[in-house]
Amino acid sequence: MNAPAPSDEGRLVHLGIGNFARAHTLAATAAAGGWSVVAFTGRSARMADLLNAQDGRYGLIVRGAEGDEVSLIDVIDEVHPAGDIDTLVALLADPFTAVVTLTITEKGYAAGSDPESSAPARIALGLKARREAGVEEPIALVSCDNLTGNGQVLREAVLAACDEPTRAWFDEHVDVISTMVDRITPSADDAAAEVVREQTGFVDAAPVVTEPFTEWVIEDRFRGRRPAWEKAGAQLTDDVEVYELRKLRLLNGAHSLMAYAGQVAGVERVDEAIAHREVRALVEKLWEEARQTLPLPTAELDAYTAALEERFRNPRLADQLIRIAADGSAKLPVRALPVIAELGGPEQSPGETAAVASWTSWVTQRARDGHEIADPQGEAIAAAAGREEDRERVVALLDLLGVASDDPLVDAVLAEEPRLPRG
Ligand code: CS2
Repeated sequence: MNAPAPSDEGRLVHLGIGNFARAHTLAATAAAGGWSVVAFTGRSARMADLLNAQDGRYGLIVRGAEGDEVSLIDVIDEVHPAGDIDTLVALLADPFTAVVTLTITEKGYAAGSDPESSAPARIALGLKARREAGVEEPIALVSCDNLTGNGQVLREAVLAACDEPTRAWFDEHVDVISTMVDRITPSADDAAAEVVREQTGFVDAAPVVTEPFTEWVIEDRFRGRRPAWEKAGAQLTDDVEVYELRKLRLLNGAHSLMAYAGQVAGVERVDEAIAHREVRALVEKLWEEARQTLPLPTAELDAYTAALEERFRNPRLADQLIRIAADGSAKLPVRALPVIAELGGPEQSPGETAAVASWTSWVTQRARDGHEIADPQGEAIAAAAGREEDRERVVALLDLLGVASDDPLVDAVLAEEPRLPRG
């Protein structure tokens, strides 16, 4: 494999410009220097209008337990709505574009082959145009989403949408890179714009609030140009998977558990959930179980969970559980179910089982209260949650996570639901 080639300049195209990318990968790209960014929104085009109106600039509020530090990030040239496919295709066909980063969330990788609704399919069209334009320099597709082997998942999703000649051209010209990206980024609160204005004078319609902690581990196999992200503290390594698993199972797994168990117990924010005695005890259990599946030294795992606890306790971050509760049907199958399977079933993994039972309890309550469930399978979840008979309801809900009706998890979830702390 060739050595990485951080370069002074180039264009990076980002797909899925939400708060997370702006708090993390784009801030790191700004710190690397020299590169410009053209970004595309997720489903809502609103961010394009807001950011273009302020020339792509935004305030980044780093919110520690003690106070805020604000900086202005100026790395974005233009933002386009996701549906602006012709612009994306033209950008990918341009040799100056060397990197595409993605924060399209778990569900974005399962969106199929229609470019109207699927980012990987739009990339496939762009690669076809790049091939037809005769561009030889490899382009890197860099996944920054919470999936194990996210590069591999992305590669398969893009290849599935490529035509035959582009598929044959792919390996010579495209590097698909796995990364582990970590920075807890809540939805910005109403006062954020005022904080940016007070500290910098900049009038910001799209500020980002994030935590001080930041980590980016990137697979070290770019053949083409890339920003010198190590200047922003990124770590380039041969093996990303262990970092992905550590984060998914310890951070994201605990997040999902707190999101559902916390709300069932009557609290709204992560710092409240981790301070809730019974919810916290469930988190401890889940950590104990997840740790058994991670090939890392005890001291490293101890340090990691201790740091996580402090991050979750950040009293000023105000991370709402409802943010994390979204898309449970896409998250639990990568965060909780693999641990249950690896440990040999629900009896060996009561903490992970509680995460699943909290989800079934929470979606049931939400559906009965008439709230929409923010999830790619939201309607099917509401229908399943509406079943009168408990076993039928749990079987139908777990089916949406890919769990068979005769799986021992069905009984385990039925037994766990009434034991969950209730608010
Ligand atoms: C959260 C993540 O939304 C979620 O499910 O678990 O957004 C989490 O905050 C990030 O992965 C932290 O890096």
